[in-house]
Amino acid sequence: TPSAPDPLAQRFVQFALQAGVLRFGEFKTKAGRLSPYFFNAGLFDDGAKLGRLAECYAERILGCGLDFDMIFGPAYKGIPLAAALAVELARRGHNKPFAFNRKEAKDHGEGGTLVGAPLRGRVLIVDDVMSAGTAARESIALIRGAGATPHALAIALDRQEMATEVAPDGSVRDVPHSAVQYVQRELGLTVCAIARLDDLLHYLERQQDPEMAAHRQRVLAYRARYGVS
Ligand code: OMP
Repeated sequence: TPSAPDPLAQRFVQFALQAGVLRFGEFKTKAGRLSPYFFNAGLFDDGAKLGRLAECYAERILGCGLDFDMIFGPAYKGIPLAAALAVELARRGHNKPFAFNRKEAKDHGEGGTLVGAPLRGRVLIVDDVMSAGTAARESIALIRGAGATPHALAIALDRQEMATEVAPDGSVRDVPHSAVQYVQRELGLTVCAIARLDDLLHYLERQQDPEMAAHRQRVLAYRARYGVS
């Protein structure tokens, strides 16, 4: 755990807990890991919460000094994120085109699986959570396939977990580096997260509540099993 807590990350963890977006319990992740916490971005489910979420993304993205040409939000959860972020960035004087994909191809009308601005230049992907890195890999492949450059990835929460890798025989295994490290080192993208697992642990550490202390112990055990330092 880092010594000086990041103020935006601390505010964001508190906001996510209050909104019920970040919860404790028993959850199965996409990679099949049994997690004592879960972040459900779909529960930023009113205008005020979505607006505040977009402010947090914008603050982090501008703070990272990211330079990019357009925004891409992967279906489904990335779609409102990209739209809300585009509005918030424009409000702050950075008007950028944005696009998103459909999960299923249309057979009539405008056709194609991409909606919005044409995918070109350096693309900032906006997504909710990064765990094992599968969602990020899919977005990167889609952007490359369209002839644009995946440049950066903005996420709300970096769970700081081991990436998974798909072997040639189709089996999936854990690899000893984080999904964020993989995306940065192997795929060359900059990753900007509003908060990370370390920030959640920092937040829990500062609470007096014994229930929070119990959650922290379970999160620490999970990190010992699946986390990376
Ligand atoms: P990876 O594709 O393994 O990086 O997992 C990221 C995706 O898992 C997210 O886009 C979500 O669909 C889902 N997820 C959450 O939304 N919140 C969590 O706390 C954990 C996961 C997850 O399944 O790992």
